[in-house]
Formats: sequence, structure tokens, C-alpha cells
Amino acid sequence: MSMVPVDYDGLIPNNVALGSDVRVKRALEKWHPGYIGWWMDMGPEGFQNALVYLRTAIGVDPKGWAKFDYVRMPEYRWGILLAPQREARKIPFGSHKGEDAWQEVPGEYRAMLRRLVVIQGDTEPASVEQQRHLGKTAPSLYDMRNLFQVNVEEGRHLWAMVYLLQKYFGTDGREEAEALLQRRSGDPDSPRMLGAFNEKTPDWLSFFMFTYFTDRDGKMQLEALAQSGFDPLSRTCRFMLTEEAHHMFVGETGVTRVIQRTCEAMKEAGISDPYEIDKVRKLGVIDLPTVQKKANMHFSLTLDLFGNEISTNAANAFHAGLKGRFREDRLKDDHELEGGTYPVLRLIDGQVKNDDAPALSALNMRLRDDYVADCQVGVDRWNKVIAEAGIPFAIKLPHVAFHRHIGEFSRTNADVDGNILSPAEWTHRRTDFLPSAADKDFIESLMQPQFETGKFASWIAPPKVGIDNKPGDFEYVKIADA
Ligand code: BYC
Repeated sequence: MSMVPVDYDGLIPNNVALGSDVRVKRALEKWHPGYIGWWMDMGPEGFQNALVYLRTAIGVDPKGWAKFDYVRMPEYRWGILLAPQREARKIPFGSHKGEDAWQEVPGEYRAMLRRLVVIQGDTEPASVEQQRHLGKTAPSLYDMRNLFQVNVEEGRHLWAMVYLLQKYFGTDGREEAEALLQRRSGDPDSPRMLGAFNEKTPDWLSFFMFTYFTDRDGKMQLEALAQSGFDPLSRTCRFMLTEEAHHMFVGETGVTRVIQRTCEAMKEAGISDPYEIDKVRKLGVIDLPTVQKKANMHFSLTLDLFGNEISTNAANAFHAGLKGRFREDRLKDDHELEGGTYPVLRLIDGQVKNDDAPALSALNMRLRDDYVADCQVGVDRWNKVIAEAGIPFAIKLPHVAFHRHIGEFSRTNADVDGNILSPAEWTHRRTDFLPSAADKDFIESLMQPQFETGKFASWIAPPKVGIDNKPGDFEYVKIADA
């Protein structure tokens, strides 16, 4: 592996020798003010002057790649960092399997590759936009810091994709880089590209669910793109995955702490029935059935991000060697999939049934299956907390047919167990599965800021350990400076 040291002196920290690449350096320096303008307009609202204890990537060595310090977010050093180049790397799958990995864009796949990079890039600023109001209702300075850490790193991931566009795609790459700063989450005229990134993240439970479920789609897609035969994309995604792990940690532990606080409060009050919702809510904590509804919402919205179960786009991207499967390099088959099949859940004669489809066409389905298995691991950990408290309740991932807007099940309505409902039944029962207006109002009523050092809002337990091993009373955000 060859490791290029990170150049930290210029405007844009990087390990891609930007100093000797005048054209790309100029293009990125030209893009920079627009990015800062976007960050000031659409980044965390009300805290741009606060000093935040953030980690910044300063290298790509798995040991010691980041340093922690107080930073004002607009001064964060957003850099371009690629994982080290693997010498003599070969294209690991598809029709070019075994050929040397591409260091330049293969002409015949240019449009397909650009589309993948643009879609990936579009999600990054979208999530910052979705989360921009949350600082004001942070349940602690610890959580506020984690939110801002996720936000600045999503900003860096946008830089990562913009670098690829500027370096490898010429004029149209530059235009796409501009357009990434123009679209806005939820804007009716110029929305973000994928559905879930135009939804609101109205409260902190949604933020934790988003970072658990939706950032995990990020993990799966980045793992698939990290396999790419286009080496710069592979290297970029490999390093992004290092940062992504913290985002899912924030989500998983965030939900765990919500559940833990609810269970503790129920035990203290002698309530063992999780469905005594009014009584539980009076304790200032979020009842478990509402936590379940939020999970239903974010899981189902995220499943849509895997696209159609049967997809020619996915088949073409694999065949071309651009987008692989989850951890392709650990799979034991021919990595070409020309003759194989894969079972796909479909709606056949009004029933949900497995149907074998050509493996190449079913790649979105396969990635989604891997995703569901990955989601279940954290859900099991949440359920351990509930079981240890002796409360008869378990969080369940809803059926993949539930509440879908893309793919096979978008044509129907299913309940959380996958039973098909008539439109009237769906309308009648919708709020049994998804948060009702009253549920949303209740959660909103709890979203009161807790900015005192070392204190936490009523509805969430403190973390087991601090960030960077800091003690419980550490001032993660110095708001006084805001
Ligand atoms: N919303 O052939 P199909 C992350 C479109 S998250 C709207 O089934 P394909 C992050 C589709 O574009 C990871 N439209 O689709 C997380 C296509 O349109 P065109 C982001 C949708 O291409 C948290 C048409 O429907 N990265 O990083 O097989 C915070 C036919 O679709 C949707 C990626 O997704 C939708 N949900 O699969 C921050 C990786 N789904 O082209 C960041 C790159 C489908 O016919 N993207 N459509 O006009 C891809 O690999 C694929 O584009 C998709 C879709 C998996 C998204």
C-alpha cells in the first residue's frame, strides 16, 4: 500500500497531491466559497460561532487518523482524503473482473459512474439540511456535539464526491458540483434526489433513528461502491466508511439511551405494562410503542433507498465493474453472476411471495437483505435493555412490504407483519404503525434544550463513556462563544 502524507498547509487539506494538480486545485478553490455559503445558510442553525469539540481527519492511517479540538464549525478543515492505494489492485467483479483497476474514468461507463457519484454526493448535504434545526433542542451538550460531528463529516463526504466530479468529469462534473449546492432537502422545486432525504428530521428521536437506519444505508452503499473497479471511488468510499461508523454509533447508542431512560422511569414508578402510555408519558419519557412507531417510519423510508428490487441499473453497474455487492471481496462465487438466481420478495396475486430472479437483476434486493440483517443486530441490543428491565416488550423491524414508496410493494398497503390491507383499513390503522399527530406533539413537548454541562434531558440516559474519553462534566460545546 502506498501512503501519501496529508498536506495540511493549503486551503484544502488533502492527500491527493492537490498542490501539483493546478486545474483541480483551482476548480475546488472556486467551489469553496459556494460551499461555505451553503454551510452558513443550511448548516446547523444558531451555533455557527460556538466552539465545538470536534474530531478532524488528519490522516488515513487506521490508528490515529483523527485529532480532537475545539473548532468553530465554519472553520472546520474539510479535506479530501483517500484511503491508501492498494498496489496492483484488480477489478474484483463483473465483466472486467481481473483486469487492472481503472485510475481514470472508463469512457463507456462515464455517464453511469457520474450518476452514482452525484446521487451519493446529493445525500450528504441533504442530511445536514434535514438536521439543521436540532441544535436548538439538544438534550445535552454531549448530544449536540455528536450532531455537529455528524454534520461536519457529512460536509466532508460532499467534498469527497465533489473532488471526484472536479477531477474526473470535466465541465459536466463542475456543473454537477454546483448543482449539489443548489438543491435543497424538501424543496418542492429543487428537491434532493432520493425520497428519504426530503423528509423532515423533526426531533431527536428521529435524528437517532435516522443515524441508525439511514446512515446504515450509507454504510451499505459505500461498502458496495468501495468495491468499485474505478479505484479513486473505491479509495474515497473506504475512508468515508471510517467516519460513517461513528454516525451509526450515535444512532444506536442514542436509541439505547432513550429506551434505557424509559425503562428506568417505568421501574421507578412501578409501571410494568408498556402500553400504559399516558402514565409512562407523565414520567417525562418516551413510551416504547412510540419508539417502535418511529423505528417503523425510519426503517421503511430507508428501505426505499435501495431502489427497485429488480433493477437494470444495478445489473449494469455490477456488470460494468462500478458497484459491487456488500463486501464483495469476502464472497465466494464467480463474482460475475451471469447464470445465477436470487430469491426476491414480490407481490404475486395479492400475496407476498418469494420468487427467483436473475441474480444480476436482483442486486438491490440482495443489498437490502444484507442491510436488514445488519439493522437487526442493534435492534437485538435495544431489546436486551428492555428485557433486563423485565418489561414485556420488544422492538421489531417491520415487514419489508410495510409503508413503501419505491419498488414491488409501493403499489399496495401492508401492515407491519406484511399482511395486505385494503386502502380503507390502511387509512384506519395507519397511526397504529406510524406516529400520529398526538405522538408527534408529545415528542415535541419533550424537546426542551438542556445546555448545562454534564446534564441530560428527562427522556434520555447519559452515555456510558464520553467522547475522546472525556469525563461526564466535560463542556463539549462552548455556546457562550456563539
Ligand atoms: N427516491 O433502477 P432503480 C448515505 C429512482 S445514503 C427517488 O431501482 P437503482 C447517507 C432511480 O434513481 C447512500 N428515486 O434504481 C446516509 C432511478 O431513476 P432514473 C446514498 C429513486 O439505480 C445518511 C429509478 O428510480 N448512496 O450515504 O438500481 C446521511 C429506477 O430505479 C429512489 C447511494 O444510494 C428513491 N428512494 O437504485 C448521509 C449510492 N430509488 O435513473 C448520507 C448510489 C430509486 O431512472 N446510488 N429511484 O431516473 C445507487 O446506487 C442507486 O442510484 C440507488 C437506486 C440504490 C439509489
